[in-house]
Amino acid sequence: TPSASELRPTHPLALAPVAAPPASVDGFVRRFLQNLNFDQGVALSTSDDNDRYLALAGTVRDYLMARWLDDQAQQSRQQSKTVCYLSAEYLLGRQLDNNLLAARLTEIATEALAQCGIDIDDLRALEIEPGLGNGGLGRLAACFIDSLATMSIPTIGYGIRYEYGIFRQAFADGQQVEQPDAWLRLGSPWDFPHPEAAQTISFGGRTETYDDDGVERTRWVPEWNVLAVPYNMMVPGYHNGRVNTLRLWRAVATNAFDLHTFNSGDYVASVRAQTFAENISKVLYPEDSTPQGKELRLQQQYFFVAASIADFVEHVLPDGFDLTKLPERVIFQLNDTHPVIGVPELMRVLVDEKGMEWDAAWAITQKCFAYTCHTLLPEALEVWSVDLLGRLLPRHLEIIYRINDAFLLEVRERFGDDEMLIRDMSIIGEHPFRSVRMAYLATVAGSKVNGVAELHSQLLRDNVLKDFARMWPEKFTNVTNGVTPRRFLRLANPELSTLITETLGAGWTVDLERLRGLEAYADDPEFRERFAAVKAANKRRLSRVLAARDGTTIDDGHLLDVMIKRLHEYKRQTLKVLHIVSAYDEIVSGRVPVEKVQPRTFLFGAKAAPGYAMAKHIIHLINAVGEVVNADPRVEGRLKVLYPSNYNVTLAESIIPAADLSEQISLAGKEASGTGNMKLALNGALTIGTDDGANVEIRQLVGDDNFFLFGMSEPEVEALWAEGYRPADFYHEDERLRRAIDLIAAGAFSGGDRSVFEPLISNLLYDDRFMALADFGSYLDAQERVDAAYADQDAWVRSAILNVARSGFFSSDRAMRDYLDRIWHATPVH
Ligand code: F58
Repeated sequence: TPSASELRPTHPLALAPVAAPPASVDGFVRRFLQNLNFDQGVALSTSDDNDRYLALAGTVRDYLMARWLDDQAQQSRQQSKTVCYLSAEYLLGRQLDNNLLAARLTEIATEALAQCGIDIDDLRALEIEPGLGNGGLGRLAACFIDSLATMSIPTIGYGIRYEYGIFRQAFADGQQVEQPDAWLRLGSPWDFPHPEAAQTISFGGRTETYDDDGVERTRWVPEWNVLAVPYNMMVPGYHNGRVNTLRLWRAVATNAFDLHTFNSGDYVASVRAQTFAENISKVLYPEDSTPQGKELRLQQQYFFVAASIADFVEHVLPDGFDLTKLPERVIFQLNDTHPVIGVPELMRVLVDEKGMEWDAAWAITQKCFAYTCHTLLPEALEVWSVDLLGRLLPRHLEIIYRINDAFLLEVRERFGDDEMLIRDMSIIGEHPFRSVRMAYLATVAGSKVNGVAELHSQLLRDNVLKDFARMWPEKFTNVTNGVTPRRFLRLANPELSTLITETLGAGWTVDLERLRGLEAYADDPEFRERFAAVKAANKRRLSRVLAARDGTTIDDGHLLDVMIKRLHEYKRQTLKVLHIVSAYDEIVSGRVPVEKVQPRTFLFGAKAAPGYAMAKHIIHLINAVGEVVNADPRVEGRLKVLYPSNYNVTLAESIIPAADLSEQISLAGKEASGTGNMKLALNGALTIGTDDGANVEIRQLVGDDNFFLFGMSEPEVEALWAEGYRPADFYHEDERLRRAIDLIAAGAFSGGDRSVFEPLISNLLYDDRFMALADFGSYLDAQERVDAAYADQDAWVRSAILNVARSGFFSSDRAMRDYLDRIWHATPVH
């Protein structure tokens, strides 16, 4: 075997640092053509758009490569702390524009391609966004890694490289159908596989004790394993030369090809094992309504977390690193409970593999994790049955039991032998089946626990985790979410960005509080006019996008009323539909003269979980109402309902800059934060919203005059529940509500068929868990205030400007500073 020194390269070029191509149009053209010829294997004259897109992506990558390699090398040399963000989801959106912007290449690339006879817009349109997330939680992770790179914080985002991301949504007869999202089918120019850095991840089997030089120890004897192969993606900071890494794991079978079985002719059996293993990273959150689905999901969680911890310990830390110093070098941030199995995994590594004492290992583990909770709905708090967990990860279950024993002792010491309390706080729940409560495990293990908006963090302390907050008040903190201004203002809204830069200078992109400077222009007629022109242009741009994909348009002069978010009962898309039906009914029944109606386009974007029946009824209803309203000449030019299918990050980037009104109408106390609300306010939409999640902070910042508040407050919601909520009472008492519901129930939107929306109607009348009927009256009043406000365009534009000016707080850069100060205590490395 050659020695290391023999392997060391001697050619001078091999020793020189990697250099970026010259940052000039010529340099770009040369590298682009090189990539087209040598990587895609085509000549410019014979290349198609996909070849060109791949070569363009490759060229952008080449510019970022030198910094990326440097920053990776630095990661193990440096003494400072790395933020390891553990998230099962990253809803990234398209990469090309973001990376061009970060590397200051947008103009150069546009000109270079033009010189090759290519319109860069044609290539932009080809990119399939990596939809490796469901919604807010996944998108938040993507915003956070963008900000961390921009702030030069050493970070590794760890996650899963799903072969299929969030499903593609189509509508058939107004109903959602799901199609697989084969996002990798045209190649994946933004990631690099590293099979040499693969980790073996084990499952199943049993544990055994053994004698280790007189000390009794435990080890895990697993039954099967898979390979976790990392795929690295670049996460470039904005204009700062930093390139962090997003490392996504793909599952590959270890003994994929069983030659013996294959030779014996059983080809099917030989690939079965492979299929089984590779299913782990096959799809984003497969259905978890079946036991098989649940198991797969736990496999996914352990798979990516175990691979990430091993990767950090073995590959990122320098050889021989003293693991007692681990908390000085890393913080593992748990993005919700999905990665919480990392807690017993780190304990297993430290105790079983590294031979550390339990107490020492626990002290380290507690300092290395922090936990972010993203929900308030009890049914969304993840639990794993002890049966399943014990079967899949027997050693981890033992470790969890031991953590729980020690923890419950601490509870007893602190609060006495209160058996009720012990039962309530135990990491192991007994009903309806014996299970591990992952949020509790995260809370016990984490150095900090945070909610994602002030109200949410308060409710965590007061309700969901109240006993824990009593025990460890100092553990609990808040970090209000944020969104990246690069993607959601600079890139999505180029015209507003130009206006802001011309008015305030360029610094706002990394210092969003500077938008405050716009307040001074809110009363400036010339600025207002330009601002209004930008909004109008954005609406026309959206209209062109919708025309091209669905053949629908947005009429001039319409107020664009936008509700874009996952479909969920607590978010109350139904309340929005009831408003539309009511407005429609008012006109067609002649109670409101049509010419008095402020023209509005209602735009929805929402996917429903494939197994969520009620959410699918709601989608059907929105489409059914849209079809009737849009075809009725009596409301033509006044009311229009648009529901483009397959709402995703790319579509959001066209909708948000065009919106006038942002619908944030969840039942108070149910939406943890919301982030779409921030993006819309930042782009000059006024919010109509309840006092929920981050709406509370948006309203405080933009001011009551520039926000349409309605609905019960969280304490009022609690009070109404306590007194016994009867939705039918509201139906009987409110004539407008009764008419709207009766219209749907009578089949006005289902060709006279009363059965179609019956489940939805009876759910509203007799259950209505999210109290849409109770808030209906107040919502309609608020919508009347919206119409009146919109009629005074000058005042409306003023309010819109103030929304932009006062939304700087909602930058994810600020959120990252808060995490750094309150939780991570990591510092930039320049
Ligand atoms: C969302 N959660 C919250 N979960 O609902 C939203 O209020 C908040 O702004 C956002 O997180 C970021 O903090 C969320 O998106 C999920 O997508 C779950 C993923 C796992 C399956 C169930 C949904």
